[in-house]
Amino acid sequence: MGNHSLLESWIEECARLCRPDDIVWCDGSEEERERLEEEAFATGELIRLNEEKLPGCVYHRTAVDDVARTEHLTFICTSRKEDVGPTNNWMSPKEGYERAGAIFRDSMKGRTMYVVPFSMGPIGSPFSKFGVELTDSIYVVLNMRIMTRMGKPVLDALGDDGVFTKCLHGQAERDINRRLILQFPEDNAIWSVGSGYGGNVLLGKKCLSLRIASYMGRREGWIAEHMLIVGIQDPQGKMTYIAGAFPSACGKTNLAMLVPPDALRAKGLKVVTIGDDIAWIRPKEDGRLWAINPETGFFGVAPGTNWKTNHNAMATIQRNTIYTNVLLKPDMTVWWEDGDGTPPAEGLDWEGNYWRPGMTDEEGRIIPGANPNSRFTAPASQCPSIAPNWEDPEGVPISAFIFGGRRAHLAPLVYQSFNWQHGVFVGATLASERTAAQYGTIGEVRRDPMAMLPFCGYHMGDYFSHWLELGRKLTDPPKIFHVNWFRTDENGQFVWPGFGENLRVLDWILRRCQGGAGARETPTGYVPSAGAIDTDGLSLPSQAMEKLLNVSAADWMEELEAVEEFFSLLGDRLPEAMWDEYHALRHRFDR
Ligand code: OXD
Ligand code: MN
Repeated sequence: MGNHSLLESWIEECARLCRPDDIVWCDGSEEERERLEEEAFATGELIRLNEEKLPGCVYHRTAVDDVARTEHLTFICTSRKEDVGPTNNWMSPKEGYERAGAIFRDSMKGRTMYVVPFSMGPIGSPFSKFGVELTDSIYVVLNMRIMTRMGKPVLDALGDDGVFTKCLHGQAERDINRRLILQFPEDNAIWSVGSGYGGNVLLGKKCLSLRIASYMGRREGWIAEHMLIVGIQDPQGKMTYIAGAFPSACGKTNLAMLVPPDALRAKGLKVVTIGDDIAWIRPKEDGRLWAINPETGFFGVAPGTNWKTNHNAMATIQRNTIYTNVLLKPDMTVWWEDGDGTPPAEGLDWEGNYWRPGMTDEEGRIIPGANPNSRFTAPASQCPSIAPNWEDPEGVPISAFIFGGRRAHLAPLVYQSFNWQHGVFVGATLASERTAAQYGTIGEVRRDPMAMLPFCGYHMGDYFSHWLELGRKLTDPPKIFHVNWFRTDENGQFVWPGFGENLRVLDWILRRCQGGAGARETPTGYVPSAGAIDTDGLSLPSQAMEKLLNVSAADWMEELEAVEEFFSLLGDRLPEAMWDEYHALRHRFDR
């Protein structure tokens, strides 16, 4: 279909390996969507949902052992092991191509290989990068339609010699023992085989937009971050943009689509969404950082999403949405735990089995209707809070970065770093406590620097150096903050109400950026002074604010031990400046 000889020869090479019966080039048209959906309905790959209640929506189940990103099967394949560092899995490119090649070999016999040209970022934007995904999954094509700009316009823009990331995906047997997710940053290539789960197979997302892009960004002088982007309009009508990194299970999508509490809305505060997961960020001539959301859709976690927790997400997913691994109701609508309304009397669970509320397995555990990591894929354009300029090819200027973790005791509700270098330290030491929804021991602290632990395509020490270097180029760098919505009291109850009320914290951040909010200095950074957070219309128990903003030396001493352990792991690639910040923090507590 194209005139791009490198593209053509790469497709031929992949076809020789995988031996599909057909090769179909995707143009991104509506007619193509309808045709692919019909095919997938016929084979059972997709189920059509209730056209009246959920127009344009479809349902899909993945294999039972293929419901989340498989980090232990994800590798960065570079010629030198030391370039990926101790926080990534490494394989040599030779071994990667051989091992994955053996699984890909002949795996598309009897199937069609779809060619999906896509752009991360608006076509023509200085931020954007092209990719082409070859896949034997209609589910993947339909998801890529929502999550990226794809089809003919991208092929046209690629012309006959445009640069693109070579993305090969094959479902093979969808066997966890024959599954590999490989990034080859030196070849600008991704190979994913043996999975059908979104994070492993929508190769424009985590694989390209974070792992490969972070590697590209280091060479080209920009950063690819696991960050949401929101705009906050103050009562004077001025819009300020904030980008935020949070490890999973910290409410990133909710924050990206925040609905202001009545009291703040009445004062004229407004929130708009630019993106909920990934930000590509570049310095510009004005000495500031500018960012785009390279995606065009949301691939969000369903359980916990309801009209109260995330009104805008609920409004977004009422049409043209792909639901994966949720509960299917008899009226062909969907449900999930902590969703809306009472649980349905019966349905088919995410594994396709008959389900009633309260059913238990042999060990007496409640069987959930939806998988805890069940998902919706929905177009960003349908989100009521989407910013009018969310597709601006020039991006938006970032005034503040926020790093957030789930910490029951340690971190105050919010604090501001003293400067850029200290801010990089705050991001580099980001950590979160595990919840029941995650694998591992509940409460265990997982260090997740800048929420990039599973996504940084090169050595984490070099990544911190890159951040430091970037900061030196800026005359007007974003201010850097840390937030923690999850402090608990002596009874284990959350002290801060969270959700829409988090805007009160963003509002303080906004006013700090404009130089107008009160703060007091603590060893960890600036925290809001008494009364500086607007609590109008919020009834907090007495002393709650003091509890939320308290900085305990004993807790921080314990934290510093863990930070030291993590920093030591990074060896001599950890920039000296991070140790300087470590010692300075220790010293501030000793004073
Ligand atoms: C995601 C993730 O799915 O971070 O966005 O795992
Ligand atoms: Mn994410």
